[in-house]
Amino acid sequence: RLDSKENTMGKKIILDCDPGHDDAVAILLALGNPAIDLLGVTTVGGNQSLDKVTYNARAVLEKAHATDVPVHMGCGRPLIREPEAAATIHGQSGLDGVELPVPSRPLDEGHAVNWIIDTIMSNPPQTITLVPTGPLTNIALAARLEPRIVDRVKEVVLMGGGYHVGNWSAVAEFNVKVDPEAAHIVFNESWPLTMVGLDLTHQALCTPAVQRRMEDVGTDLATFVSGLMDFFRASYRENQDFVDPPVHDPCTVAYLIDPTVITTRRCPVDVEIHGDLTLGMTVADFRGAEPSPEECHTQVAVHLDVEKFWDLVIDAIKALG
Ligand code: PIR
Ligand code: CA
Repeated sequence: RLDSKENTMGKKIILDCDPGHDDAVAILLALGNPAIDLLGVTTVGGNQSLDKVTYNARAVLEKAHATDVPVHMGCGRPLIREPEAAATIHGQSGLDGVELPVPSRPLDEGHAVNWIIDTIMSNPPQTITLVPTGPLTNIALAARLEPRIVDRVKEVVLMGGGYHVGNWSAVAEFNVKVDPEAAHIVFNESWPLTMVGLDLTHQALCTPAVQRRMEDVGTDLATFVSGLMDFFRASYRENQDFVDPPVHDPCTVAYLIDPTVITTRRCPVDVEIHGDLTLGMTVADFRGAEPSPEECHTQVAVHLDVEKFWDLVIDAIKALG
């Protein structure tokens, strides 16, 4: 793997996640592609409890022999609401279906929110990209604790929401739905924000053909990813009426590696926090002509180049050996 300290050419990202089968693939894609410099992984309670997802993040890094990447633990519950895990999708451990290695690197000290702020403030302006792939609790708190990060980050590219699709209600996606107030904060700050929502990620289906390509890589890591996909497929068949599982979270990283993988549309997006039926809905306003970046800081991901996407994921697995 490319040592992050040597990888001065890569885009510097912080992955704020709740692993999670697809979060795990996002970590591996970030590690295995030279266009990305993964500065650290921060964790947030979401798919499973904070302790479980933090352990999972460390175990995935261990699996990839990436023991130099720091892991900081963040918030264990949403800002206001009671925590709600996705055990029906990710199992009791949050990464059911595979055997996890025991992490050799100790968990790093310092709360994720403080570490995110310190990292952004100690690096040159416009050099750090935030990549949230779980509930937005840590990112919202960071913006409140140190508002200067909003102008200082390069951009936010998040997995969450959806403009025509929901998975945790008829109209809301899990990451936004479980902490809608945090999402409301994050979407309403003025940083450039790309919403990689369900409309996009439901195109990233791990078909049997894709999985065979993974297995053909032939490494222990490839077997591990394929095992994750087996469990994820079974969950999605049972609970979401899908034939193949959509691998949401790595779509964010793929977009940062190669923006041509995803086409976007610029439009205002806001988060519903008062609705009963519509709580956590990401409301995208497609009326009128597309605004300019100066007029509008948000854009939504629309179309995925499926072939390019899986090529990137499989190349990363290969590169990690
Ligand atoms: C939650 C997830 C995935 C599927 C369901 N049904 C629920 C997790 C994934 O890790 C991803 O980040 C996001 N939340 C998709 O909603
Ligand atoms: Ca996730």
